[in-house]
Amino acid sequence: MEIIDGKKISAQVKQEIADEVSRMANEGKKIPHLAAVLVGNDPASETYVASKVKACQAVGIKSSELRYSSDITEEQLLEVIDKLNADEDVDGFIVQLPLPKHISEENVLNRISPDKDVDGFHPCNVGRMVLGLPTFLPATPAGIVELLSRYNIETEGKHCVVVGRSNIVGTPMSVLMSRKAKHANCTVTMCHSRTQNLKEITLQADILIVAMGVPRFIKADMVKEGAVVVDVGIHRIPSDKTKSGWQLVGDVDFEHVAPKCAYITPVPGGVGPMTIVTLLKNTLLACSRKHA
Ligand code: BQF
Repeated sequence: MEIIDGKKISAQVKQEIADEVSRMANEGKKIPHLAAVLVGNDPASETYVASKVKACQAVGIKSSELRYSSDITEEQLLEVIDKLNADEDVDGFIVQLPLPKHISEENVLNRISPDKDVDGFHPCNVGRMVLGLPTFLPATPAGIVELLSRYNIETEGKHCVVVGRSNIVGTPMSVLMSRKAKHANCTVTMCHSRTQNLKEITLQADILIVAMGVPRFIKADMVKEGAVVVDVGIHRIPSDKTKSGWQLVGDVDFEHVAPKCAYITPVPGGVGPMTIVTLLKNTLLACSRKHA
């Protein structure tokens, strides 16, 4: 069993991005600029935005954080987006999800200019991804493909089972793994909350990608010997094993599943850091595209 070290790989990719940014600067090109919009003060969202800003700083990408109170109206938020769309200096921006209940995520995502949509959530970019056209790939699925490829994990012809069908992870993940591309070419099965005999299907997975949002749901008896397991879940649960009184766990019961795997991603330090790295890559792409 080998642990897939997302932290290590993300550090390598960040170094490559930093080299590219400094090359751009030396050639007198514009420094890429990412803006992040944060609405409200959900602690997890605060952490995610802080990690993104910190990662930008580490690679020399300019960043701005725009914070608004959770009582901002949808109309006001749409105005913020219009301003960012029009801001010549901003190459790409994200609106941190989830948004407060009174704001339609759909309306917000539709308003982001597809050219600045570095999360790849605009319907235009989702469509381009499905068609295999160049676009901003969604951060978590693209980060997972990058991770598998950097570990030289064979995917061609393998049975990849994706558990979860969210717009952000499950759905794009199944699309990317089934593409006719070097680090894809899988036979993909997508499972979700209405799937019957889930265990029968997960047991067939050569590559099992879990994004269902239930802490430690995938148990050892649901995983084939020698499988590659990718855990997208991230949950903060109470623990008596840590000083802080809580710990992070994924959707996979790591302790019992890991011994059966050829490869497995840990939580934290697996998929999460790669999500951030894709965002940086997309920002670089947004900038070089605009100034090509
Ligand atoms: C790590 C996210 C659920 C809902 C909205 C590194 C991140 C997480 C973990 C991170 C996530 C999850 C992000 C680790 C961004 C991934 O070391 O394991 C980084 O910052 N993520 C998000 O922006 O919105 C979410 C999960």
